[in-house]
Amino acid sequence: MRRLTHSFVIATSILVTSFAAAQTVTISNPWVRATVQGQKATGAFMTVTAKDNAKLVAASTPVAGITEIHEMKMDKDVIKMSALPNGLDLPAGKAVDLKPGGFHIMLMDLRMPLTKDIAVPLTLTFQDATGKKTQQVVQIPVSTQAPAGQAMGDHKH
Ligand SMILES: [Cu+2]
Repeated sequence: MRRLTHSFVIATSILVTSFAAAQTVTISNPWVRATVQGQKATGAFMTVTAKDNAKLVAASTPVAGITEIHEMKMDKDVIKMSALPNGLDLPAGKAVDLKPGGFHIMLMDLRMPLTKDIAVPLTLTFQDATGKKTQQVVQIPVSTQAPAGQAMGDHKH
């Protein structure tokens, strides 16, 4: 299982390179929170900066049956998580943080355990101001904590 997973990830990363040339959205510090045995859902986090106004409208990964763009917020002392029906706004030039406690990409119905130090391919679909959609594939490392450089709670720009 582990061996199969690795070769799958490597094959995907070779395919991905061809997308990079046209990208107008920069992804930095991506990570997926590692899961424990039996866990069926987790979150993916990153900082996304679009050159021109855009939206993140969809995400998908072969390791999850369902992938949604979520928002987490406090509602009368209760933490609520919900899918963003119209996607996540990415104003031109602004670094938008997807981080624990805020926006995140929710991976549900996981098809395998996500163990520390593997990477999962995530396809992000962006829509520009004219409605044109582009996709970008990112290899996201699985980790138990945010990488250095992504602040947890007080990220300022
Ligand atoms: Cu969520």
